[in-house]
Amino acid sequence: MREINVLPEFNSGTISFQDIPIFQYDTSLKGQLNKTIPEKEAVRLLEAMLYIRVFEEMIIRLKSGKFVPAPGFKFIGATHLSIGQEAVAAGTISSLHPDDYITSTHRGHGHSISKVLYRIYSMNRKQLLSFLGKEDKGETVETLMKQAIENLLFKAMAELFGKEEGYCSGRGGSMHIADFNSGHLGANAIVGGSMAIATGAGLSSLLLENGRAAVCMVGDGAANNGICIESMNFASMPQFGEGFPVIFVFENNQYGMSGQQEKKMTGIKYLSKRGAGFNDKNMHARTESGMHVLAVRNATREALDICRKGEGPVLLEFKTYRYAGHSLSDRRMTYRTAEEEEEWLKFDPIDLYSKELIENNVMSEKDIKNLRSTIQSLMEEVTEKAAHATDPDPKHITDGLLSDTTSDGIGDQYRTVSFNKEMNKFRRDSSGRILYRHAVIEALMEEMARDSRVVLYGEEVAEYGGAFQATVGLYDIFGRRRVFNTPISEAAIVGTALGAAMTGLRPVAEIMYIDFILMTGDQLGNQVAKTKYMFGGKAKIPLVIRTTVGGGKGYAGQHSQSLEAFPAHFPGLKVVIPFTAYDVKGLLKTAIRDDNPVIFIEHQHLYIEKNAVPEEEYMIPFGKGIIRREGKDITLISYSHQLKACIDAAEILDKEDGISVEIVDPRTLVPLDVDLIVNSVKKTGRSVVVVQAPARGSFGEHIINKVQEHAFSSLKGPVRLVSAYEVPPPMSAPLEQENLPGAKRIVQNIRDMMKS
Ligand SMILES: Cc1ncc(C[n+]2csc(CCOP(=O)(O)OP(=O)(O)O)c2C)c(N)n1
Ligand SMILES: [Mg+2]
Repeated sequence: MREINVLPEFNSGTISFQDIPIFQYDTSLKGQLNKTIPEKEAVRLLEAMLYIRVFEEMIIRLKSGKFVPAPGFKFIGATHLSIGQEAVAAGTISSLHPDDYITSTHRGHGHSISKVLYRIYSMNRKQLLSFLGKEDKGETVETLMKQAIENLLFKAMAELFGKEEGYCSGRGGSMHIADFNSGHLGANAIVGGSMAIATGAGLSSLLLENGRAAVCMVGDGAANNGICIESMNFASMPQFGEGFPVIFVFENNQYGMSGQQEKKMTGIKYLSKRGAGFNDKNMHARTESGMHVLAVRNATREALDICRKGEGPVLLEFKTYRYAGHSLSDRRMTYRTAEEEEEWLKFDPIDLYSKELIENNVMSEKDIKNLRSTIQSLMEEVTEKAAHATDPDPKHITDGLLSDTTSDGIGDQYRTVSFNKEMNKFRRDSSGRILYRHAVIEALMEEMARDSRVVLYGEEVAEYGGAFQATVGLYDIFGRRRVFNTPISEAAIVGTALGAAMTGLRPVAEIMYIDFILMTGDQLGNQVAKTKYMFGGKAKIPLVIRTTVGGGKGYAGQHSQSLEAFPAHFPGLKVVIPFTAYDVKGLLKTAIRDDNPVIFIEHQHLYIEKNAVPEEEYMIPFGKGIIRREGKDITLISYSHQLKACIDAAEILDKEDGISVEIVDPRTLVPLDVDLIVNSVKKTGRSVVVVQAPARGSFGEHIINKVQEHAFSSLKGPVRLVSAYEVPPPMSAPLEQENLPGAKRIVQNIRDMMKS
């Protein structure tokens, strides 16, 4: 079903870009007070900036030992101060609705404090009581609000101290604070790491039509990272309208760690220029002062209007300056001058804005002094309380890694109600068999019908039906908002799927070949895998990443690897690797209903294999392997397409040598059915593991470790690993066939083993 033709056009001309506005917003309060900004809000902007500054000044006092909140207290961990940049945090976040999302950075205290603070400011009495978890004792809203703010500062400080009461139960610390209840999807210590997460949150807002925007706070350094470019492009995809409701905020404090943006790291003076490459509206980009809180506020308010009208994304660059070093140990005078610092100090956002408040008779100098000293006393109180809070119990080190929930039992509330085309099961042959790839499609079809939050996306998955035809027909049934093609941006595919999964969708994302999963290294290993645990165990991440393994087709080094050990390495990911059509259907349905990230590895050679697949619904639980062949002399453990060679080998050994091989297929690598493996080895006393990958660092080595750990005393000899050579997969047929561990090599190894 084609909708838009791409026709040849070769008319000569030039491309011109629209102007990108710089520094155009009114930075003074005069014309705005009680017009666009009520007095109460005007005061709160100063309050917000002061909370951030005093919080960070406290960190300096703690680090230097000038404030000792508890006997023997030692301040540890990596901490980055945003003193000088407070107007960016307060100005952007004060403009948001409490339901809007933010993502933040390693320098994110200001963002974290502001997001919760402005949620508190929006609360009525009932909401404040519920936030504080207390009964109504007749206290005024003002008193409750003060208590809520105290609670916010305490939880933030407690997180810096690694305490159980902290925002992330001490699992994240300063660089990884999140508060999902307040729409804060997490600070990120990977520079640029949150760009795709925010884009995914924008995607879910767009598809769920809930009117929320996502604001992605990143630094100037992050603007040069690949994920930044991928995300801005992804968010600008016009296939659902103009693009996603995402505001990318480049908080340009002039430096990375020490690398200077202007004239050294990037060839452009204004990073807002980067908006010109992704859509014909320059992403509505603009550069404003990040030292003038009202300019930041006005720019954000306009950006939000653009997003809410469906005309996002927007790129905002705020020019600002960090007064402190990059981190607490930074000797900043090695890369910048006192003269430069002095010039920027003249634009201190708190001083500039205080002057506005005084000049417009909103606050007096004395009021501001009192406010600061009240906040300072409060900060000392919460810091002492945080230092005396609970240390996490090492017994609970693994708590919060995985969720034990699924979407089973959701009933009909999310059922898909309109279909573009009738949904039909695949016709079974006389033995009830269908192709493996049709079983994949059936699983997706059933789950997408059952739960409208399930969306399928990746490269070529829509009209074309996937590179291996394993999604054919789904686009016709469910339409573009449920099944869509993405740019060739693997990192963004995975990162957006994470953001979308955190905000209400249940994405199934496809990475065409597992070889390309290396493009997603950060998003998969640092973001998807860690988001639940690092942020205190609270996130639900109902996300499936489907990918494929090939090999044996002459596709060589970059399209033939078996990289299942890569995702299996990261705690927080489940890894599933089905062998039959029956398994692929039952396991994929389980994966889609799981509330954890699942890496689902299909095999290109298995797509055209047939197996019996019942028409009635069934599911296969994770962590339950299967005995593919009963035997008594040796246990062979393998999975996916490699099992075919194992079965062939077992038949040869049975016929020619009278050796009885038991074959165990774990079906899921994480969790691994260790019991099934170990019980089989205990029975046979011998074990061989077969993998398609090179041995070093393979998942086979992990299986062997488990066998030796639990069945050592039953072993009659060493466990062997039959694997590929330690080379990249070669192209030439004889070389590739030699590389793959076929039946012959398995037979030779087992014969050898049986001699000892
Ligand atoms: C991907 C990645 N590369 C490098 C680092 C080390 N690092 C931490 S912060 C930082 C500078 C980041 O600069 P910018 O994005 O401008 O943010 P700022 O620190 O100025 O707030 C660097 C290089 C990192 N954390 N992540
Ligand atoms: Mg910077």
